[in-house]
Amino acid sequence: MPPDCIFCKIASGEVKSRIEHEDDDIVVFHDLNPHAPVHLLIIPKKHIGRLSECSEDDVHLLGKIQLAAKKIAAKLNIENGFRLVTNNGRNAGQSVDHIHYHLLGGRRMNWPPG
Ligand code: DGP
Repeated sequence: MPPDCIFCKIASGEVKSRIEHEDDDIVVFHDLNPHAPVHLLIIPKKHIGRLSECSEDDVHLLGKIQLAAKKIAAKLNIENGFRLVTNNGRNAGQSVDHIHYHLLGGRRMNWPPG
């Protein structure tokens, strides 16, 4: 774990966040700067910089993230329209170098994204 990774610190509890769900592998917490009525971040506890750094070893983890998104969308009543997105690299808008999936819902979404 890089010593200055903010999401590793959230995963370990060293930095407080509003946690919606946690298990052995992932943490789901509310984004500090929400862009929708529901804006959560889903992260693996394991430090991985971004999707490009994932390997076959991470297949189960990546599947778990998608299923967690589905379950939490149902729990928070945004099943009628939600978006799950990961920004991979600076050009895509990634600002925190610990893989994370934004789960957004509760408003109408535009396409294509900016
Ligand atoms: P991205 O730009 O895709 O790397 O998204 C990073 C998101 O992380 C951004 O929407 C703001 C959020 N964020 C950054 N630092 C913190 C933090 O300390 N706590 C929480 N809850 N969210 C954070």
